[in-house]
Amino acid sequence: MEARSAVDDAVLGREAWSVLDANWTGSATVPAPGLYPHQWNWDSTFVAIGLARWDTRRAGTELLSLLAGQWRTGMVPHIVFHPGHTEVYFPGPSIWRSQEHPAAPNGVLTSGLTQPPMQAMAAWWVWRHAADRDEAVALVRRLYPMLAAQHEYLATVRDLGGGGLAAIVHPWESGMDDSPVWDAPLEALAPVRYAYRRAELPDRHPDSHHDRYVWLAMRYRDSGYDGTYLRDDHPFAVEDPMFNGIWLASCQALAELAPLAGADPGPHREAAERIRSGLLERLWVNDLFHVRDLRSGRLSPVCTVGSFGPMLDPELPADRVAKMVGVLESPRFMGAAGYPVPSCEIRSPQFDRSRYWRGPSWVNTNWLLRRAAAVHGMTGLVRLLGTCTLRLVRQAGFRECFDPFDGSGRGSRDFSWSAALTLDLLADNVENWHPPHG
Ligand code: 9WN
Repeated sequence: MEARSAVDDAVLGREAWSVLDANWTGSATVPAPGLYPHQWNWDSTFVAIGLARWDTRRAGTELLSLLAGQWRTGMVPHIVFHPGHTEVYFPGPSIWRSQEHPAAPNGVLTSGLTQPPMQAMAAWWVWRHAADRDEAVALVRRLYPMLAAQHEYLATVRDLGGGGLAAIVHPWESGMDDSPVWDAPLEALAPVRYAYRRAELPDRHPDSHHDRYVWLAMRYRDSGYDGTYLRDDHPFAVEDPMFNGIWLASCQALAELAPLAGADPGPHREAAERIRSGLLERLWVNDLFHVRDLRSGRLSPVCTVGSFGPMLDPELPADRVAKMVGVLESPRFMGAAGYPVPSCEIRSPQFDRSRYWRGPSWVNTNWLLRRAAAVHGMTGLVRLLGTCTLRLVRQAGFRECFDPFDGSGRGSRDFSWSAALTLDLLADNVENWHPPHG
C-alpha cells in the first residue's frame, strides 16, 4: 500500500480540482497526463458529472467538445484527438483515418468506435444539479438533437441481434477493454500478428489480444465503417449488460430532458422499455446479467462489474434487483474484498487482482453502482459505496484503478474520472463544502 496520509474532505476536494485543472486543455479534460493525451468519450462524461454541481459552464464545454466529434451517423466516437499530440497514443489518427469518411466531422480527427452512451445521463445530471438553471436549460437545448441522433444510431445501426439491444463491435467500445468476458470472442478470431505491444502497460491485456484489438479496428475501418458489414461480416459482435444498462438510463434521462427542448419524451420511454425487455429476455441467467456473444450465440459464464449495469434502471423488476444485490454483496464481489467493487467476480478463474479490468476496483464503476443503488432507494448501499470509494482515493490518490484486497493504486496517476467523481461524492458527503472553483 502506498504511504499517504488520510486527508480530510476539504483537502481531498482541492486535490481533485488540481488534477482536473492540470488535465484541462481549455475545452476538454484528458483522462491522464502522458498516457492518454486526447479526449475520451466516457471519461469526459464522468468529468462533466463531477463538475455538474460546481461549474455548469465547464461541464457543458466538456460535453460539447466531445460532441464536436460526433459523426453524421449519430455515432459519438470513443476518442476525439487533440491536434499536436496525434501520434503519441496508439492507435492514433493514422490508424482510424476518420478524415477519409464522409460521415466524420470536418476538421476534427476521431476514432471510428464508440463507448458506453453516458452523455444523456450526464446532461441530465448537469441539468438536475446546476447552480445556474438558465445556463443548464440552454445547454440541454443544444445537446438534445445530438443525443437523440446518438440514440437513433444505437437503435438502428447497432441492433445487430435484432432484440432491441445495442451490440458493441470491439472491446474498446465497452470501456472495460481487458475484461475476461471478451476472452472467448477474441480467441475465436483468426490468429493475427502485428507485433503490436504496449510495453509501458504490463498490467494489461494478455499478449495475444493486442494484435486482435488493432486487427478488429482496421477491419471495420477497411469496410468503410459500414453498418451492413457490422451486421453480416464483422467477427466481434457482443451484447453487453453495462453498455445497454447505461443506454437505458440515458433513454430515461432523455425522456425527462425532451420537453425542455420542445420534443416528445414518448419515443425515449419506448426505447427504454425495448432495452429492458431485451436485457431480461436475452442476457439474464439465474441471478445476474451476462454478456451475449452474437457470433457464437453463447452467454459468457464470467460475471463482472458490468453485469450490474441494468440496475441503473429504476423500473427493473424488484425480484431481479434483490437477486443482483445479493450477488453484489456476496463474497463473489463486495463480500470478499476490503476495497470493493472488484471488476471481476473473485471466484472466477480469470480474476486477477492487479490486471486492469480483470479484478481491480474502479471509481467510475463504483459510482455507477452507487447511482444504481440510489435509484432503487437503497440508502445503506449508497452510503457504503460512497464511503469505500472515497477510502480508495484518500489512501492511494486519484489512481486509474485499485487492488481490491489492499487498496493500492494501479495504472495512471492523476486520473481525471477518479478526481471528478470524488468531487461528486464529496458533494453528497459534506455539508457546506465548496471547492475553490465553486
Ligand atoms: C482504449 C481512457 C480509456 C478509458 C477506458 C480504459 C482505457 C483505452 C486503452 O483508457 O482504454 O480506449 O488504451 O486501454 O479501458 O475505459 O476510457 O481512460
